[in-house]
Amino acid sequence: MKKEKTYKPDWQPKNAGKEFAVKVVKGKSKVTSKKKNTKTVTKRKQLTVNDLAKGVLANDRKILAKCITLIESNSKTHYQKAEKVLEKLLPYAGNSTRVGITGVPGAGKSTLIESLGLYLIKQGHKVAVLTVDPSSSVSKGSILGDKTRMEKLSREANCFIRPSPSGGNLGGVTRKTRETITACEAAGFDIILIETVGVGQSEITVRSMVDFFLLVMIAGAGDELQGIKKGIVEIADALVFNKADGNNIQKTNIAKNEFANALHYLQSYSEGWQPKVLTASALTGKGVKEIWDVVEEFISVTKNSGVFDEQRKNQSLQWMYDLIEENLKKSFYENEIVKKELNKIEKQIKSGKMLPTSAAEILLNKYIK
Ligand SMILES: Nc1nc2c(ncn2[C@@H]2O[C@H](COP(=O)(O)OP(=O)(O)OP(=O)(O)O)[C@@H](O)[C@H]2O)c(=O)[nH]1
Ligand SMILES: [Mg+2]
Repeated sequence: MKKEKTYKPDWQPKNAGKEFAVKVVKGKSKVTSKKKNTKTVTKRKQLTVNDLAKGVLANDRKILAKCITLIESNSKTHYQKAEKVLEKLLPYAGNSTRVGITGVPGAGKSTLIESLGLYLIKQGHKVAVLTVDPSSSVSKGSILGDKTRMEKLSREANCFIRPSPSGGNLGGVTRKTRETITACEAAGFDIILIETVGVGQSEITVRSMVDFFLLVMIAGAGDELQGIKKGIVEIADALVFNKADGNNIQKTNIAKNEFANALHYLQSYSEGWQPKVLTASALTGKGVKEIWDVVEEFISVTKNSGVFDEQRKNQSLQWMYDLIEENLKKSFYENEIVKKELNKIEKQIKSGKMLPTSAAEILLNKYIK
């Protein structure tokens, strides 16, 4: 050990006892270096692409969550890193049953997911729950609600719940949700449940990512008609009238029968499959097993007929086209010349000095050049 350099102070109190520091270790530089060390230790370790991929494949939840954060990030470097991780994960993805769940606000989607999720975990499945909520960038309210509504499920070791990402500039909710599905599958989740809020476009988006689409309804004045008007019934593989409990049982059964009759006149979305109508109570759990029986029947029928594979292949193509569209749009609006010109051209259109058709052509030509 090095001998410490010491020096004696010029002055000390007369009554100074033994405890008075007469020797002062000259060690300022040492203290600073110690600080530096603590800094490097506390600084968060940056996970490499390999660390992330390995962690996800080993079903490390924390790493899966980190990976999804990268996917959802609007920073270009994060996004690019996520793409590299996904490339490694893709060969391990695809082995799951993907179910989309939609319905008017308050129909009981989250409660049903909790009930269904708990049932599936008991059957030995690993369940990932994602939400697609186009309004979430504006209000985070429903997300908080969902977390508390799925409280029991979120405590399960074999469940992973991820609230909705917001859009942002690096691809919208579509890209982020598809990539999150991939990451969850690679992490070993064999059932992916995706809740979407009934606002129209989001259902169509989610339909293009899932194998099975479930519409949750509630019996009551005109509610069931809403689904028909919006064309959601047409893309559903099953309808469930929820809240079939207490005084509501009879009303729900009537609604179910009416709907089952009406469905015969509709063309089904998935070839060779006649959509089913069910009743359930997410609160008591009654009818929840039956919902999953229908999903399993659907998977078995469509796998045998080849419709399942065909749909997955088409969805992969759709994924590519969506990405091309998203990226082209982004690249166009981020183009410096377009940015400069857009403002001027907008004004000219508004004042009637330019036709929208010529404006679009001018801007596109400037972009291409
Ligand atoms: N009686 C009864 N109430 C239910 C049932 N399922 C859900 N609820 C209640 O209905 C309300 C809304 O349930 P949620 O699960 O949050 O509905 P949601 O469709 O997810 O709603 P949003 O996410 O806001 O669109 C809650 O108060 C639930 O307790 C059910 O089966 N029976
Ligand atoms: Mg909900």
